Amino acid sequence: MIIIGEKINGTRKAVGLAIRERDTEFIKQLALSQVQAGSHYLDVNAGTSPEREPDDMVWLVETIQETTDAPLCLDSANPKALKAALDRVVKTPLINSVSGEKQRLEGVLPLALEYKTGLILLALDDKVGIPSTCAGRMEIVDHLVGLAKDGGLEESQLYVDPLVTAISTGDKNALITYDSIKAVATAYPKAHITCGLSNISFGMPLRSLINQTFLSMCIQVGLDSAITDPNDRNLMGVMLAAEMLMGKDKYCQNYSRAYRAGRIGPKNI
Ligand code: THG
Repeated sequence: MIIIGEKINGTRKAVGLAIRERDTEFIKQLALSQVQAGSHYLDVNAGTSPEREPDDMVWLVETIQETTDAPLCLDSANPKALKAALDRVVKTPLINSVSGEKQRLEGVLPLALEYKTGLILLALDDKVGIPSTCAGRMEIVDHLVGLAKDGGLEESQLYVDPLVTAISTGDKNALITYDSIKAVATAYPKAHITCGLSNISFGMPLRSLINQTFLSMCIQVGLDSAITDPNDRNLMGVMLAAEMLMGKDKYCQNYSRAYRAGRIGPKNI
């Protein structure tokens, strides 16, 4: 499972404040704790206005890279901010994200092709927004995968995000995600499939319980990456157990190692 740590996101109050105040230590601590908890990539979302975003992204990228060499997932729709960040990253990043929206196709896709980055593809466009059916989402995904491959990216550099919408706004919303994950896994076996897990539980009590259950169900149908909080020990436990039970953990090594390292299970005080 490729874990993209989500916590460096300026739309979160404390992070927004740290960005405004250039609180280096706060951001470094967030980066370090997510890497120690098992993140493979760190999502970087400045969440600020378009005028400030390039400077804020550069500051975030440089601050994070002073403390870890984990690759970054540049979470922005702003080509100027992305370009500034791309010129400073040490490791090949992911770009989060391109969609069927004209602005992103014209502004973001060319950057991914030029810098040969990994690329997250969102199943939405200007015409319909997020389609309510799996077929509608796949139509957009097919189009985006075609453009990315024609532009020179390998299928294995693509991370398809079928988009998770809250279960509180539609009682079949999780089912659409499962169908989409299955369809992507069948059509593009070398591509990765990721999603923002916690979207599922917006507006509901006991969110972590819902997120954990949803994660195990998504893993069963082929999810191999998640944008999530790696410091949620319970969620990480479910992730490792579900992967092991899907035959994706040789000799149960990952699960056992995480247990021995104290990363899952009850915390020893
Ligand atoms: N797909 C892709 N990228 C994404 C998303 C997605 N990037 C942004 C988002 N969704 C995933 N990232 C986060 C980051 C932080 C939080 C949730 C998702 C978070 N939320 C707190 C909560 O929900 O309770 C509230 C914020 C706070 O702490 O103030 O922390 O779907 N490709």
